[in-house]
Amino acid sequence: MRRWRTVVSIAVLAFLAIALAGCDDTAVVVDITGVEDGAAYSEAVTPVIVVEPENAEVSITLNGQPYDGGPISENGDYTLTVTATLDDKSRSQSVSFKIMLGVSNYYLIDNFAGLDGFSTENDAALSHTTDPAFVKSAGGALKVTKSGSDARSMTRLRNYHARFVTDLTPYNRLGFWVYFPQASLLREDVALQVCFWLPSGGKINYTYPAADFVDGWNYVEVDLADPEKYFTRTSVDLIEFQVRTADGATAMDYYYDDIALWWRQD
Ligand SMILES: [Ca+2]
Repeated sequence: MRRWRTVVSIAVLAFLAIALAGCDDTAVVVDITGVEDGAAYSEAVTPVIVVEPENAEVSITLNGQPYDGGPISENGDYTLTVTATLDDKSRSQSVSFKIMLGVSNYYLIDNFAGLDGFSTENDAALSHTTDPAFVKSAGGALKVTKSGSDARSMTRLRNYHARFVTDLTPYNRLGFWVYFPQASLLREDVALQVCFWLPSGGKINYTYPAADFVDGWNYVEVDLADPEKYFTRTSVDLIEFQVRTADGATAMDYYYDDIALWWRQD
C-alpha cells in the first residue's frame, strides 16, 4: 500500500513531491489556490496548483493557451484550467477571474449562477443559460428573448435582487458584458441605454449607439461619475438595461453577464 502525494507549485515552476505514505488510492485530485472563481484583482496574481498523485499527466492552460505559471499581471479576463489524468481517471478544474489594475471596491452584482432579482418591460423574456457559447464568466448568463413585438426590450435589476446596492457612492464605474448575435440590427443612435432610476422618479440615462457594438460579446463600462450627468449616486431604486432594435419586428436572443461595480482612480 503506497500513497503518492504531490504538490505542483507553478509559481516556482517546480513539481515537489511532499509525501509518500501507504495507500493504493489513486484518485486524481486538482486544487487551485491563489485565485478565486469570479474574483477581480487590482494587482498581479500567481495561482498555485496542487495535483495528486505525482505521476498524473498535467495540462495547464490560461485562456486556452499553455501557461508557464508566471505572475498574471495584465488587465483582462482569464480562465485558468488544470487537467490531471492518470490511467483512465481524469480531473479538471477551471477558475475564472479578472485583473483590473488600480481598481478598488470591486463588487460583483451578478455573474448569473442563477436568475433572480430582475423584471422586464416591453419585449423581453428572461431565462438562465449555461450554454458556453453565451456565458462570459463563471456561473451562467442571463438570456433575453426579444420576440419582435416592440423595438424596446428592457431588463430591470430590482432592489429585491440579493446583491442590489442602493448607495453607489463607493463606486464610479458599472460594467457588464452583453452579447448581440447581429449588432447591425440595433437602433443606430441608441442601441443600448442604461438607466438609473431615482426615488424622486427621475432617471439618469447613459446611451450607446450601434457603432459601439460588434457581433458577439461587448463590454460596456458606465462612467457613474460623468460630470455631465449630475448623478449623486446616493440612492438608486433600480437599474434598467434597455436594448433597442432598428425595426420593432426584429426578434433577437441576446445575453448579459458579469454585472459589477468598482472604483477606479483616474
Ligand atoms: Ca456568468
